[in-house]
Amino acid sequence: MTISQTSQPLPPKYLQEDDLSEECKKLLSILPKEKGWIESYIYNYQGFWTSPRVIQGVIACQQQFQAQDSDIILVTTPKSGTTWLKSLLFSLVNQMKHPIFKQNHPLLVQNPHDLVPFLERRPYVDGQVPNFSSFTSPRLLSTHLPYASLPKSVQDSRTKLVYLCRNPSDTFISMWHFSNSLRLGYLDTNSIEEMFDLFCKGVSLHGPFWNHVLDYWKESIKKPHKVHFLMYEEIKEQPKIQLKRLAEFLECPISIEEENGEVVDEILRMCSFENLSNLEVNINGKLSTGPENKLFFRKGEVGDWKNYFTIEMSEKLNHVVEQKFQGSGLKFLYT
Ligand code: PAP
Repeated sequence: MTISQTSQPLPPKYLQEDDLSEECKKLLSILPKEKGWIESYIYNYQGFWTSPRVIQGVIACQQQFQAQDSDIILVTTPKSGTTWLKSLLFSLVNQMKHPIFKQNHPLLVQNPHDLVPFLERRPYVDGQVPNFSSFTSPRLLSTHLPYASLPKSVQDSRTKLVYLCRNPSDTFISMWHFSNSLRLGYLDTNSIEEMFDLFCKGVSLHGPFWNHVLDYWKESIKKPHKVHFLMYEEIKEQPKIQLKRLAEFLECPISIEEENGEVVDEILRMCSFENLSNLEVNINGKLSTGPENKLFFRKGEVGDWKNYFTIEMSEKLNHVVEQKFQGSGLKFLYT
């Protein structure tokens, strides 16, 4: 790893590669690799690009995770609003256990990532044995894995999948900022030009972006009762309608009707960017996996890409997106 300044403190765990298992190191030595977004290198495993430490978690969860029919798994392309949807799902699913109007709601004191763990990161990363005993049914979990790499029991069971993506331009900008923030002080930051070219080539976290989105899009058409497909921009545009649809899909049709929409309004307020980003835990706290909570709250807007893209960049990505999504019926919203 090329640490930019030798006098820096030890890098956080997510940047360390020395303590990976021998089996994982052996595997990495034969996998295709490219310049990394977060670590020095990103590797292609089972057709998608990801970090070395995550590969170890992917292998473990594919081998060990046993899905239950009642499970709910949030699947996202990285930087598509995972943190937001985790908070919305947590509020919806736990209405009985944690009523939204109660003062001690877990979302007020814990980051959504600590409440809804990524399968391939926390329970299974670093050879840990997962402890799901604290999870009441339905278990709420998350993943960035492409459809083909989900643990087999997830595909075979009646587990419900909520899928979230975001327009590729904002996804890219958010990913570039986030990964540079994780490198800051330990590795040189990556230029926007270099990472943009990699993104367009499909080399992005859990990318190619288009493969990830298209696979879940197709599954959501084939199996609408299993996969609920959402876009960040749609939730921004019609939060109440989208939340209601989500509740229907999950078969937990809240007290929406009962309380004249007060519950919906309060869930949306509690999970808003303004509210979550200003909580003490999200200003000064850290995730159990290392990163600072505040890195998950940057701007939370649609269309920030316009502040960064040149005309050439915009044309290039539009062209790639047009080609990749041609005939799929899928359209992204950019503003
Ligand atoms: P992850 O996939 O690594 O977990 P994720 O939560 O998807 O990250 O990405 C964070 C993005 O969601 C950030 O977008 P930005 O960089 O364009 O600003 C972040 O600001 C945005 N975000 C986080 N919380 C919310 C929220 N409550 N409402 C809307 N957007 C949010």
